[in-house]
Amino acid sequence: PSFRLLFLQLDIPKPDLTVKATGKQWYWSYAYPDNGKFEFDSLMAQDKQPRLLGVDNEMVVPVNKVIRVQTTGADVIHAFTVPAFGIKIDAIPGRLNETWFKATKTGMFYGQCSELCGKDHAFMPIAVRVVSDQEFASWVETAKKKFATNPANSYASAGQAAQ
Ligand SMILES: [Cu+2]
Repeated sequence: PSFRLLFLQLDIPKPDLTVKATGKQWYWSYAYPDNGKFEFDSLMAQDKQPRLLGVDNEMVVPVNKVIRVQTTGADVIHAFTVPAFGIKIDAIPGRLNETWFKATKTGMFYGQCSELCGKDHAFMPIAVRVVSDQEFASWVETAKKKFATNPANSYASAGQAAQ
């Protein structure tokens, strides 16, 4: 029975949306190639709940859609995991891995880096906000402007803000 499950899990259905998650020491960057190719960093936020899981910029996706997640690493190996979606896949420098999920309700879903990657391994959470189609469309419009024109969208400045 496990072979059948693995087959279904690894066979990626036609995606409605692709998000590329790049693991870095020690945060994630999310790129939206289908929505104007903006990209932003997602850093752990000290002032947000839940502790160790809240971030400044969440990965936002629409509900009831097949989301393809492509993962890679920029420096060392990390791993992208969201237990609520049943996904866990390595983020390896020089390699583009793929997995997928389809969230059936809106809300916040959290995960953590799952490959020991250095000093702040425990502090590079994954926060996914699942929203309606309408909310997603308006978020994309805001994100396009915010992350395309804002020079603060870099590790140097974002890192200072997070401290
Ligand atoms: Cu990591």
